[in-house]
Amino acid sequence: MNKLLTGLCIALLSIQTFAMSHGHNMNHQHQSSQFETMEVDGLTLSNFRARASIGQMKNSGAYGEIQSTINDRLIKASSSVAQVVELHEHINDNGVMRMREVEGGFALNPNESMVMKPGGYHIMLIGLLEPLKAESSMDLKLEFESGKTVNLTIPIVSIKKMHH
Ligand SMILES: [Cu+2]
Repeated sequence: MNKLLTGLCIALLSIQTFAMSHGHNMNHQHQSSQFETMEVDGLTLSNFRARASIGQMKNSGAYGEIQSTINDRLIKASSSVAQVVELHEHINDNGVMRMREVEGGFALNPNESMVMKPGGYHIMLIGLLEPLKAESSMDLKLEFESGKTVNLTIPIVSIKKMHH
């Protein structure tokens, strides 16, 4: 009996060691696939990423920051990975957090960067055509009221790494 327990402990220990080294590798890879801040056409785009989808869930979100040198609006987002892409916000509806589409999109002004993050403004990916896998990337097209259009490739990250 004791022998069996010892054997089990060693087996568990080696699984843990494997998980740790695997985790390290993934972190390393994640760093190299981070979104590089981009300046184009008077727009600075930074920290863009999408959340890896969970199981068979058909929805996910994309986030990032946009600084504009002029007053403008982000009016449309689209991607080949989802059937529908909407610009959403979270609202507190009598104590219940809900999200809804923002009519007219997100306002940009030169004085502050517009931040899209989990629990706030976000780009909603609806009807995913295939699962979004962590450590890969997806395309994202942004269209602005001023007529500017930006095509991005953004990293997909696991939900555990979303909040930094
Ligand atoms: Cu949403």
